[in-house]
Amino acid sequence: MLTRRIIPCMDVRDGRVVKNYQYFTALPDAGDPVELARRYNEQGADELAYLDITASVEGRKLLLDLVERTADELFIPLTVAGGIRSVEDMQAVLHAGADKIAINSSAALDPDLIARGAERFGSQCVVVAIDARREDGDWWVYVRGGRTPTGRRAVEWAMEAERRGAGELLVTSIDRDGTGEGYDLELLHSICSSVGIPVIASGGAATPAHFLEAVTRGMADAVLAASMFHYGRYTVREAKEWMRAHDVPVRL
Ligand code: 0VR
Repeated sequence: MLTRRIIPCMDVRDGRVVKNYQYFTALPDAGDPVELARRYNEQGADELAYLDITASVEGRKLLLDLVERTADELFIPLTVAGGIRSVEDMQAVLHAGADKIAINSSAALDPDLIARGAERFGSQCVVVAIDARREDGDWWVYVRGGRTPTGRRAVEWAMEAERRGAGELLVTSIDRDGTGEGYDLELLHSICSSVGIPVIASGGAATPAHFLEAVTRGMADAVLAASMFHYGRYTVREAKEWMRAHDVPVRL
């Protein structure tokens, strides 16, 4: 089994962390994503992800500044998402220092954007994020923060995203997101069985056992979490030590 990656995710607005990360409140500036990124890196995070939920142009500039500051200091891969709608948006984020961009709504609404990004920057820079909701025994792709149905089946869209040049998929279960109930393992298994590119599990993690089941029963290559680290129930290192004790290869 290849080494499995743990990826903490931070929601960012106007260059600041949106949620008050309880675990890190003791830090000099717990609202600064770079401060949290530094701590996650020290704990052994394999990668980091920023999800920018800023709407304004001003917020965009703050995000690019944040990416630059992060890239200057940390050398683990950084994925940036949120409002990336064009190759120009990708260029700005990658030029600021991100290693990968993730596209969600814009990919589902303009699938050719995947290929345009892959042709320009390489597939390894292009992550397609898929938000899926379980309905009538199948999973359906939603966009715009899980509010707008696309009528696409999640497994079919995952396969199409791969065909169009995605280098990696980030699969979020809308039903599990933020619940702490664990990942949607059947969704992960269905998608991981249907594509040949890496899949990052997202949505619902609360314990290292959830990470274990995601990479075993779910067949995921990596696990992303926000709330679990947000509430500080476990550090990344504790999660990795637990996974290693359960025979999952991790970088420690
Ligand atoms: P919890 O671990 O349950 O808090 O949820 C983590 C994760 O599912 C959410 O933060 C989700 O909105 C992350 N989404 C996206 C993304 C993360 C990185 C890149 C893109 C996206 O487009 O949804």
